[in-house]
Amino acid sequence: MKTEPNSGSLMGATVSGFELAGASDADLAELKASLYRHRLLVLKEQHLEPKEFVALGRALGTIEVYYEPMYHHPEHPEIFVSGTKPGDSTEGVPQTGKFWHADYSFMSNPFGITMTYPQIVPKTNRGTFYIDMAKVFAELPDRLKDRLRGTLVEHSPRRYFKIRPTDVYRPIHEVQAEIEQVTPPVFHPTVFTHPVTGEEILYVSEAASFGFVEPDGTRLPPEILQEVLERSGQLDTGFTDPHIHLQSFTEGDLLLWDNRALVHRALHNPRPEPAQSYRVTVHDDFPFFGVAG
Ligand code: 7UC
Ligand code: FE
Repeated sequence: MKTEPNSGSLMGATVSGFELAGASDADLAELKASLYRHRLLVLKEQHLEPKEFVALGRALGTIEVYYEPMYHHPEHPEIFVSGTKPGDSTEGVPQTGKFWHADYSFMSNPFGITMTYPQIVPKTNRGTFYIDMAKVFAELPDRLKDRLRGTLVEHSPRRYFKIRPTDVYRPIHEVQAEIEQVTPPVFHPTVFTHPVTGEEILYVSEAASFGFVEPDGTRLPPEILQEVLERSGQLDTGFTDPHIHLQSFTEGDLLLWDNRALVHRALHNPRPEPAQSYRVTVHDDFPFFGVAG
């Protein structure tokens, strides 16, 4: 197994020669160490059946099955399927994650590792954007750092929740009430210490964050969230902000990343070219939130 940092790029490393079938505990430990160090890994030449992809997830920790069944692979609910369009031969929910987010940040116990394994790779517009929120926090002016440490951030999926086939003809307020009931707003530490790297992570995304709250319940002005998002690069609609890394992929690539430190955004082809990707998400051996900053 060989791990090479992506030269000339903001983050990530390429791993060649990793084979789940022959992997020892030491290989898996090495893979995890590289994952936390480089944040984003591209495993080359992976040829895994769905059940082997699930086995890779189990080898890394405890799999979290997505809470909405419409995303599930028909035989393997552990796999979340993102695809082109309903009604196409390609299965899966279209246009998933087309907004800056960290996976499951709207849940009380998010998972540390996300893996995606493209199955049908489109010819153009392939890839995923990433921003390192440890770096973003480190670069904030001290006055903002001090303002944010010790506060909580409200997260909810309500802004980008996708209408399910079973929602057709339902009154929208009923669907909205259901979202609030199934996934009530959660309040996470705005800044927490990464349990492995020890860095302070700014846990904020354009998709899921709804503002900051002092421990006594006082809301911070909305302009502060706006400023933080702007500084992070998440509001740059042209994707040229220097914090943004575009990771492209090809057949056989399997991406895995640190879902604590990175926010990501899918790059989808607006044209109906077939595309499909499998995802498995994993709780690692550490509590998601280290110590709140
Ligand atoms: O349809 C989607 O884009 C699903 C997304 C909002 N959730 C991914 C997650 O794990 O948070
Ligand atoms: Fe995602």
